[in-house]
Amino acid sequence: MKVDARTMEEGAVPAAGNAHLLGRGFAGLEPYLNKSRDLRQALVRLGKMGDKATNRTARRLHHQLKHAEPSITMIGQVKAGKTSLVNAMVGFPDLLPADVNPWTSVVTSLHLNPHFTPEDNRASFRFFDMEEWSRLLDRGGRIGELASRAGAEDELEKVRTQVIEMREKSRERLGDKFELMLGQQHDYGYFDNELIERYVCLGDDFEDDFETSQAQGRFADITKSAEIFMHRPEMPMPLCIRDTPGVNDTFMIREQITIRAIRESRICVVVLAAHQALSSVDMALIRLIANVKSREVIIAVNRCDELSDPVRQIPQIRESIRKTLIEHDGPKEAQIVFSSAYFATAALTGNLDAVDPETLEAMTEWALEDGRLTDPASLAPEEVLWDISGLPSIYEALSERIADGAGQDMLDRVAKSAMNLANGLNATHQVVSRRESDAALPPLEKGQLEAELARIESQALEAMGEAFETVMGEFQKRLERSHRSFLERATGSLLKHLEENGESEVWEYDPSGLRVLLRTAYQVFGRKAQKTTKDTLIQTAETYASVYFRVFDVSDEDFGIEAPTPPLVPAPVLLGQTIALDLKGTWWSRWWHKRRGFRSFATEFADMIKSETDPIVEALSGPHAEAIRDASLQELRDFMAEQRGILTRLANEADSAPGGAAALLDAEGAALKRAQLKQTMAALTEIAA
Ligand SMILES: Nc1nc2c(ncn2[C@@H]2O[C@H](COP(=O)(O)OP(=O)(O)OP(=O)(O)O)[C@@H](O)[C@H]2O)c(=O)[nH]1
Ligand SMILES: [Mg+2]
Repeated sequence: MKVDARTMEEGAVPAAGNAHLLGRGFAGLEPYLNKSRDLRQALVRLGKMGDKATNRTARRLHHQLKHAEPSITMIGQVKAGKTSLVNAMVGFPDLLPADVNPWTSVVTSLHLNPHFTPEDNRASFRFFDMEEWSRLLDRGGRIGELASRAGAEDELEKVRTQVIEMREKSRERLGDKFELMLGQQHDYGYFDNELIERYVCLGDDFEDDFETSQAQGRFADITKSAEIFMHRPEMPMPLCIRDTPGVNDTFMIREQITIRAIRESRICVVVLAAHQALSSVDMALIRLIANVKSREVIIAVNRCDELSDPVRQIPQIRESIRKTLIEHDGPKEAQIVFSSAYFATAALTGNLDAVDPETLEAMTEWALEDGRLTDPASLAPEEVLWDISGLPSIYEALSERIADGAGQDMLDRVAKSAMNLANGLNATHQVVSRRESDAALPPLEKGQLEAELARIESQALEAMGEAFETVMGEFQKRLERSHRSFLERATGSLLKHLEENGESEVWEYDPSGLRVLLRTAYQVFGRKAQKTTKDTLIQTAETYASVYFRVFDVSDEDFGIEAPTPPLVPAPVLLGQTIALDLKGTWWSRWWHKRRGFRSFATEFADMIKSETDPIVEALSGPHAEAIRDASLQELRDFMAEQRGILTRLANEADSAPGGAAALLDAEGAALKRAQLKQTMAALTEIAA
């Protein structure tokens, strides 16, 4: 729904005065940016060498590369300073409301783009749909399910009451339109604080004065996600930064939100508050990142300005986090960065007096020792503060990961498509020159080509489909086997405990064994899925190459078609979901003390754990596996569409010579063009690592 459209005007949030600081920390992106520039230049050259259709494809690839937008999801404990960090990272200190109501569950994605103009700034907000809303509220989310499983009726009742109260408030706030609005999207051609607050900020606690809540949180109750598109000339390339609500709250629905948000980005920044990092280990958080590769996790320990003695405490915090990650099977090698969103904000706004001199001194001492601050005398005061704040360090860590992760993948992908475009042109040259020099050749049969393409396409799709059916079948069997043996082992251990210790002593069982089994099964599946995809793609590329030889008589020895890279298999973040066995303490002892008799313990335990873990196993073998298969099939389809386009054009041109194609081959120009093409192809080979 188009609600409003206006460009930035009065009332719009100005970026902070010192937004130029944002440019610091991106040196690690240089190699990527250079290759990207070379590749784009090669595409421009290719576009000029070819016909209209080739030119269009080259432009499309150029655009894809220019606007490639790696994304980063920020997750973490409530109040660790995620939102404050995000605001500083994008150069708008008050853009997203910090200190929002703990009930808020909006994921906000900020799209930063140096190629946008300020007029391109816009925002859109999506609401939960009816089903999501009911699931969120009817059963009180996951916590409601867990409460009812534990037989904790009174607790469940408490949650329900809160939920009903919240729902009623939302209805009151939103009026009659309430149900109509679910599932909708609101788009705006601008953004400012007021607008964002209306959708993102639930306002004060819902028990507060109704009038003020209405003014602030008009739609926030039902907002699911916010997308903000922002002109950001300081960025060397487009980036998307996602802010998520904190994870340890009453409603475990947020856990599901976080899981989804992690899946949507390749890189995940875990924000911890410095003063909590030593004392409390958030197991739910560790479980969530345990399934992501170390290389794709960055841990930001924020609020370092609140430490009394950073020089001494920061190394301790680093040690302690490292130890926790090792002990609890987390991403052991994840880089740890220390930050202060508070310092960063002061630097951005130029409000240097906001920083307490003693704190500044302590932090400066640490920053010099750490090496993030060098030669402060040569820097402006806001630059010193900015470097100490750790924001450039966060961008450095991100730059490295983008350069060799998502960035390199993108280069590979585009370079391969460009290479095939060049291969097509190369073939055109050969075919056209042959037809001119050898008029005796029979004309190419277009009908024959069409049949050949259709045959290749249906065979390839069938081959990939069948291969996936086999691998997915194996995956499902393995998951079921692992699941069953875990249930048997756990129940066996329960019975043994009862025999040895009786019912009064509470027994606990660690579910990490199940996670390891399921993760291994997933990894094996992921590897097989990739291999299957790769094999089919290579096989198909070879078949296409043979079409060039057979149908067009392409004779170049070096001629070949590049198979695209199989899509990435996403991390199984879902495995981090909290299940009943993770809830030790009162939840568990309540469950325990409600049972009587061995038989009841054993069957009810098995039932409960099964109903807790069934959805995970089903999600892995169902939607997760299907998404991987579908991505592979899509890759194959895109590849085939690309080849169909090139080959059909080639046939048309060869047919219509000496028309369009010949123009490109006028005697003296031909040799030069071929030389240029060879050169471009060599450059492309270098870019695809
Ligand atoms: N001293 C200090 N305070 C900070 C820093 N970062 C954030 N805060 C404060 O901590 C509080 C919480 O900050 P937020 O940015 O809302 O934290 P969050 O992680 O987004 O919180 P939730 O979204 O509710 O989970 C606010 O009062 C911030 O002003 C920091 O680096 N130093
Ligand atoms: Mg926040």
